[in-house]
Amino acid sequence: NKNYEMIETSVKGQVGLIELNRPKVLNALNRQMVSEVLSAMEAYDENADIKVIILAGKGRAFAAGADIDEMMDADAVSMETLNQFTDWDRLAWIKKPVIGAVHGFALGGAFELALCCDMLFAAENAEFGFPEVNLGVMPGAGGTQRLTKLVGKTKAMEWILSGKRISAKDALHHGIINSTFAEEVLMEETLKFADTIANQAPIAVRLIKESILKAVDYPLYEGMQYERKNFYMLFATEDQKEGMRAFKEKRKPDFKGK
Ligand code: CO8
Repeated sequence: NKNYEMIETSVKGQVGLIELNRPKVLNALNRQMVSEVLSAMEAYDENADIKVIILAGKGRAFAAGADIDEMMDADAVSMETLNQFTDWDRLAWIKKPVIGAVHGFALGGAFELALCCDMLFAAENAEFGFPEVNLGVMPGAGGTQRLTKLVGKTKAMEWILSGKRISAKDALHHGIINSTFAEEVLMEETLKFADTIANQAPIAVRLIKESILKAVDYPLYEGMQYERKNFYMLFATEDQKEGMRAFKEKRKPDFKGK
């Protein structure tokens, strides 16, 4: 879509790529950029030819956080009425897997955006962190909640209170990211992984993502009930019949997303 000003989109086979594109300010996230990211994700989500979404940054960083120029003169009432986080809330409704490919900085709001991804692949030079405390504020797009649920209270307190950066190695150690790669091959490797998912049965992929996300918020029993309904539902798909028939016939399944 040529109407985007803050992002670039491109299709690689069955994968829809979104790249943050304000490299001069290290892709600082302004409201327009976040809104464009969501529009692009929703368009990919509705496009049956796209199976997986990758989010990355152009230039030398994923992104250095929310646009400080846009925030500095904000006041609480204007922020409440502007209600910018409705765009962020739309992220939760994206049904296809979203993989973040992070190189360089992923700070503040950009770390929050990364934490909204279903999986994160990072370059060895990636640096994550919540520097908000240095600016007299705090994370506002889920940082205190998502990081704490992911790594527990101990490290979340340390990192968010100090604003200290987290190296790719530490992020990997604490389960924040899935893998690290040399920067030169990050996109290639991320696309390779995305392709693996893109060739799975799409409805199964969709319901797996949905069920795993429920595990984060639901108590175990409720989560299990949710999982069970999704499991049953897959037996209404042609792909379930095809997948199991292909196994018996010792051939590769030909999934149709139905
Ligand atoms: N906002 C606006 N401009 C930025 C930002 C930013 N977050 N980050 C970098 N820039 C600009 C710089 O001002 C600079 O512009 P110029 O060339 O005109 O001076 C250009 O990008 C390049 O940056 P540097 O020269 O500073 O590059 P360095 O390599 O020396 O340093 C750093 C890189 C360490 C990343 C440094 O730029 C930095 O500290 N940036 C700010 C990081 C930060 O504090 N981020 C958190 C912002 S607060 C936040 O994210 C709150 C989230 C709340 C909700 C989310 C809503 C969207």
